[in-house]
Amino acid sequence: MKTSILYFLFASLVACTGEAEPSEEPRSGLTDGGSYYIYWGSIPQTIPFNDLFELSVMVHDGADKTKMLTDRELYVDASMPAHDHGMETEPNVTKSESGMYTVDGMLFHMAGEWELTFAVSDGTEVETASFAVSCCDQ
Ligand SMILES: [Cu+2]
Repeated sequence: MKTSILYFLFASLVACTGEAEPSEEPRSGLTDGGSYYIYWGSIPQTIPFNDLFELSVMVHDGADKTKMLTDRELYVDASMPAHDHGMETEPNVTKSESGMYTVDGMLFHMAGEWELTFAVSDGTEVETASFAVSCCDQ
């Protein structure tokens, strides 16, 4: 499993350098305060409908994207803004020794527009980044 996560992240970083397909929704971006740059990917890469999936997340310095930050707390949630509801599952974040975060317990039980939100805390300040995710291409 660890190997596949690493492979996935590598592939997704390669995609971020300009080989992403135009139709793909962005899977990286700055937090609202600009302190962090989030890279995330799903396992499997295409989010399944009404089935559990995982996320792999890296938190990088917002000013220097080459620098990965490994001592922050990460929280993940997802909702459907148009319907005013969240997931029915509880996401669980764990951190690997390498400093990457793995999130399990993700499940989109309804097709449509979801908003995936990452919150990063340094113990004092919390910044968030949200990503639109269409559920789910088959
Ligand atoms: Cu809904």
